[in-house]
Amino acid sequence: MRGVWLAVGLIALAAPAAPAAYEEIAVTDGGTLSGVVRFAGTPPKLDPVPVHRNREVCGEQKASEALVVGSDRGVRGSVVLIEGVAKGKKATAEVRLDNRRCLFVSHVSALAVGEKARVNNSDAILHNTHGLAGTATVFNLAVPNRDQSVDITRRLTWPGVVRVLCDVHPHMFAWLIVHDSPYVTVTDERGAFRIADVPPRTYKVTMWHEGFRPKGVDKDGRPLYDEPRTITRDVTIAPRGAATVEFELK
Ligand SMILES: [Cu+2]
Repeated sequence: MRGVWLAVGLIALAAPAAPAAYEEIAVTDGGTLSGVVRFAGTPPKLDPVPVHRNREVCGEQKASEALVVGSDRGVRGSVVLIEGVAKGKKATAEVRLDNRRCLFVSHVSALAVGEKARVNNSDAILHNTHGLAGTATVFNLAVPNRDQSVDITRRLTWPGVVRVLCDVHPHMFAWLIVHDSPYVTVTDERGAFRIADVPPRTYKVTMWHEGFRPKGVDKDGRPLYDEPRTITRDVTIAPRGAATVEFELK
């Protein structure tokens, strides 16, 4: 998987060969990996994204979520992945990607292949939630009704990055990161993360963050940013140990 994550486009969903199946085992002497993603230097101020449709519901504009830096330069919405875990803890995540007040909540989600995922609509207007791996459609769901919910678990069969758009509202976009094991998480508003029950050994640990330097807009008025960033570090997890790693995003 390392090669996949190092390719900064990170388009692996159309991979020709099936990835080795992840095996769930009882992890008895697992350690914990925790840490923080911080922004180095002065974060750029991102322009808000104008809303073109359903302004009566959505408002006039939305703050860009491509880069959200909190206290002590902590970066929200970075993904941290432990690579190459073939056997480990049970995969139990349930991702709910909600269309809420004309935003995707959460803006960044991460899960393993096979973990449950749903698209939900909390608004009383039509959204069309469209997941893309590169240019290939992974799912494309019209959700016209409030409290409508569609299971997409079986659409997410390959590790990789899914860019999620709303075909109705170009200001809406989000990311779903699909990993080959449940050893993946997203940083909180302080930039912090924690992954538990990691089988002890040395791993490559990768931080991924979407691009945030503005590159104009596409034909629909959708904001475009530069390529995602990845940083990979070697981290050793000792039996029942607590390892920490810090990533600097620039
Ligand atoms: Cu929408």
